[in-house]
Amino acid sequence: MSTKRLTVAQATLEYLKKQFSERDGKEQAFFAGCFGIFGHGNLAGFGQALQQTPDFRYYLVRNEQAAVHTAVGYAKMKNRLATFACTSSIGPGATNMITAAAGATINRIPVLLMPGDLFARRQVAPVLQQLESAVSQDISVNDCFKPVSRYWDRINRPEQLITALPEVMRVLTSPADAGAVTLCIPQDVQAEAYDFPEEMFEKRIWHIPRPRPDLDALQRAVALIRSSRKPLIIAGGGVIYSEAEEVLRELVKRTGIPVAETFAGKGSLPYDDPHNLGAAGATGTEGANAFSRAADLVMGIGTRYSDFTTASKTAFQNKSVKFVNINITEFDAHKHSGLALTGDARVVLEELLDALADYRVGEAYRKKAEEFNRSWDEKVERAYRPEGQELPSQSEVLGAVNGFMDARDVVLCASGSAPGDLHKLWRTSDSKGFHLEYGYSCMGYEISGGLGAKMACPDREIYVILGDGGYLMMPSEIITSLQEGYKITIILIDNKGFASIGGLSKTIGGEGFGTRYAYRDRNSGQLDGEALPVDLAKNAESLGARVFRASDIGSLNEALKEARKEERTTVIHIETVSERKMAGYGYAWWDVPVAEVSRSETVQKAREEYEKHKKEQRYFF
Ligand SMILES: Cc1ncc(C[n+]2csc(CCOP(=O)(O)OP(=O)(O)O)c2C)c(N)n1
Ligand SMILES: [Mg+2]
Repeated sequence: MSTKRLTVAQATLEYLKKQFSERDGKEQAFFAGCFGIFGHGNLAGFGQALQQTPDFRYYLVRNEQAAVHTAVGYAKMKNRLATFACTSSIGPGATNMITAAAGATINRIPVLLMPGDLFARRQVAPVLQQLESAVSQDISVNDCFKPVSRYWDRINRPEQLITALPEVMRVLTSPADAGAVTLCIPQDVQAEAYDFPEEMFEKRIWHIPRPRPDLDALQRAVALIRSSRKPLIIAGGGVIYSEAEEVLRELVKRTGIPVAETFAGKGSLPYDDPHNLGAAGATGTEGANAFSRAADLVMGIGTRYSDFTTASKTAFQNKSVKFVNINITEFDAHKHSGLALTGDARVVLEELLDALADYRVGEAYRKKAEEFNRSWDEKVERAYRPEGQELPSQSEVLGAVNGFMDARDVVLCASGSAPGDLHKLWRTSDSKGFHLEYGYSCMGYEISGGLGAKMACPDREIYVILGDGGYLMMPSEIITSLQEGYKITIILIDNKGFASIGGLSKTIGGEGFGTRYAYRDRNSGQLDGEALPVDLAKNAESLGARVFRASDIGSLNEALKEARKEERTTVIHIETVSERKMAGYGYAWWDVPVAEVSRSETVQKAREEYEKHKKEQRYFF
């Protein structure tokens, strides 16, 4: 056996750079490189290895959590067919990645984490930043990655790499299992040399399968669909990851089945397709909610059925509603006691297209969906229309941005009140043009995820919609975007606090407690003093971004034009009112428990309202 003498870190990179993915005949390198921050836990290992492997490019980031978000933003745009590796030191550098790792796993997006780990040799313990345990010497902070990883391993001897790396790749490239994969490598082991078999470093192509459904299950599903009178499709992220948009469009055109979209699935159909009811669930449109309520058959395609999609299990009220779930992940396909069509969305829909060739919903039903599609767009128009108030509302800002952007440009968002508004209002014409991280809704994803999206699609303009709270959580990657020459445009919507949580607080009777940026008042003892003198535009400027301060919709439009010409990352700062122009629609509800007892009358009232909604919650058998 011919061998190659390499350190563990060098061997890992040599292996990773030879891994490719292939789907539908299109092949690409699975890793676009490595994000990271060095410390004593990875400097001599991965630091040294990256330095001598320039064809596996190293990108210095400012925060390890951001590194993982950036990888996720990239992988999401690439429909999970490529991603990044992330290297960190031990201790805090490693644990900084846990938050974003959870986000990756929840959203089923592949990313490889390589946190440094304690000396395998142990002699020097406790090393700086070591979590000591009195009950075991085999525990480090990296064990905290276990519940948020789809695969977790620790390499204590060099030869363990030979069997660990193929498992890493199997999980990362699995459409059903993808998520965060954590490979912990002790700091001494990273630098240790070993004679690795040459064969390990040959090019390997991971063919991404498109599994077909079980034929009996398909027959049963077809029978169920044929017997339904009010079918509804819930299109989730799986439609887009599987590139099933066209076959979905064809299926709904032929059958007339209307479609409601989740956050990850928005854009599955263009917004003006007459079958598109728009946003489903708690942040749903009037039409999607009305159709969900009455549906006798719900076809979930590539959806996890999050509480936002099901309006906390109140959306589907037809007593005999049944579910047919098309999902690559068996776990999701079985949700709501559904008939599981476990398989790839695109090929399952292709099968259904043939099997349902002579099936069509009633004309009145189809027409009703078409009317909702049209009437909703009129509501969007109204919400988008500037009213010339002293400060614009958020939906007016979104209207200006939506109107300005080209069809292939990308809007990207994750947290705050903007995701709900975007879900309801955004006119999406390109399925990759609506990028919401709303599985984990992690404040801080926005700028770093935006950078990842731009790295994946340099030919598209990326518009990051960001609140003041999200900005303060993680503005750091503006610097990384400048360093690498990837331009993103950040629309910084400043309402001086957490408008979303403030609004939510009002629904539970809490009157916005603890959600505004204000000095502590000496008399009240609460955070209701004068406004804090924070200038976020200045902050962005100091990081090197080009900054525009818009004061109304007119100057926002001017700034958008100027920003488009700019080559570096740009921040458009605009103040808005915190109140929503558009409230919940139809039966939209989200279960956020209200205190059962309280001295406050507003809380008592909110509890009454809460109990009414709760009665509508269902189990499905
Ligand atoms: C890391 C993280 N912490 C807390 C939350 C809970 N949370 C959701 S939205 C929000 C406030 C966001 O404020 P901002 O970005 O200003 O948006 P706005 O609500 O004002 O629209 C908070 C605290 C979260 N989603 N992520
Ligand atoms: Mg805010």
